[in-house]
This record gives sequence, C-alpha cells and structure tokens, in this order.
Amino acid sequence: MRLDVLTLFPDMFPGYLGQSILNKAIERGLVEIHVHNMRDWATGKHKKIDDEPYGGGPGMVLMVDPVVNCVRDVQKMAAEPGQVIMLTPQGRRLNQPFVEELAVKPRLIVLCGRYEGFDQRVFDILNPIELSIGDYILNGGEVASMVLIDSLVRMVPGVLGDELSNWDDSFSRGNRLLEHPQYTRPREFEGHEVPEVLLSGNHPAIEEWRKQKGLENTKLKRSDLLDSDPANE
Ligand code: 6GU
Repeated sequence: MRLDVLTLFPDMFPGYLGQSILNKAIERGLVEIHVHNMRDWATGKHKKIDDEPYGGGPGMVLMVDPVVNCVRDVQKMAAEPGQVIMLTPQGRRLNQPFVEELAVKPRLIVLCGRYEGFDQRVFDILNPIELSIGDYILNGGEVASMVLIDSLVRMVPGVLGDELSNWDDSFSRGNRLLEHPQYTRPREFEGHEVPEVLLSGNHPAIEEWRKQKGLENTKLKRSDLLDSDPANE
C-alpha cells in the first residue's frame, strides 16, 4: 500500500512514522509513505497557500490552485492515481469496517486540512472521501491522518507478527465485543491475584472465561455496541 500525505506541516510526521510498528512496516517495504508539503505548490514571492474568505469572516481558507495542483502532481508520481481522502471534522466518522475497506486499496492520497478549511472548489474538483475521526475539533487534519495511517497499516498483511490478532480485534468485521482482561506476571501484586482459571491449563475453560469477560466488559463499558449496527455509524 502506498500513502501520500499532503500537509502544511510535514515535520510533524517523521517522529511518528519512525517508531515501532509503522517504522518496521516501512522498513520492510510493506507500506510506502510519502509526505508532501502543499506549500511547495504555492506560487508567487510569498508562497501563499491561504487567503481571506470571500464575503468576509474570521480565519483563512486554503486556496484551490496550490492544493489541486499538488494533488494532481502527487497522483502522477505513481502509476495508480489513488483515492483522495480529505480529513475534516465534516467528514464521515471513521470506524473499523471503513478502515478495513480502505486498507485493501493500493494507494491513498491523504489531504490534511487547516484553518477554516479548503476552498469549496477543492471538493468540487477532486471529489474526495471526507473523513473525520470523531465529534470534536482538532487544529488540523495531521493528527487525524496519523490515526488513519495507524489503523490502516496494521491491517496490511505481514505488518503484525500474529496474522490473526488484527482481524480478531474489537470492532473488526462485525466483532462488536470488547476484549477480555489480560494478566501477566507476577501472580499476585498487593493482594490482587490473577484469576485461577488462567493458571489452570484448561484451554476450553479459559476460552469460555474470556468470552464471558469480553461480554461483561462490553455491557459495562460500551453497552451501545450490543444494540447498534455498525452500518449506521
Ligand atoms: Cl479529520 N480534522 C479536524 N480538524 N478536526 C477533526 C477531525 C479532522 N476529526 C475530528 N476532528
């Protein structure tokens, strides 16, 4: 999978992309991530990328020409033009089924918004999928794009050591249950003990316990998951 991130703040990315699972996936060639500075497509002496809104009002609007030119040029950098994704609080809320839909695409062009957003003609011309990561406002799409990238990369075959663990997670493919509690050594800490069943070696009993605890966890913390349909989210 190839991801191209278009941002005004490319320096936000190397730290995050350089660590842990993301770093390993990139090093092993399982994903290719390119970060582009949209300002490089701005013209004129001041490399202006945003301007005041027509009709007045607060804030600045990202200009149509540098943004559209940037997307077009970046699309030409590989044979597959890729699906354009725009990160904006106005978008469809990201969830695991949609992550899994996007994860099978060969290439995504990820546009990070800033300020009061993009000139409407960016939408009209590029027709992007608009995505939000939740009902709150961030200062820009960069952190949201990292959330998207993180959720996508772990679905790419080979990225996680244990091939089952990603598709088995909570929220995956119709799995609407939270995980069961986990324990590791020591067996006792300040009087808090590991449940006996986990030490029993009785694997059917352990499976049953885990199923039960997952269900209890869900009822307790996210009962909404039990009576909602992911298709409506
Ligand atoms: Cl994608 N962008 C911004 N600016 N705020 C958000 C968001 C995105 N998703 C939730 N809040």
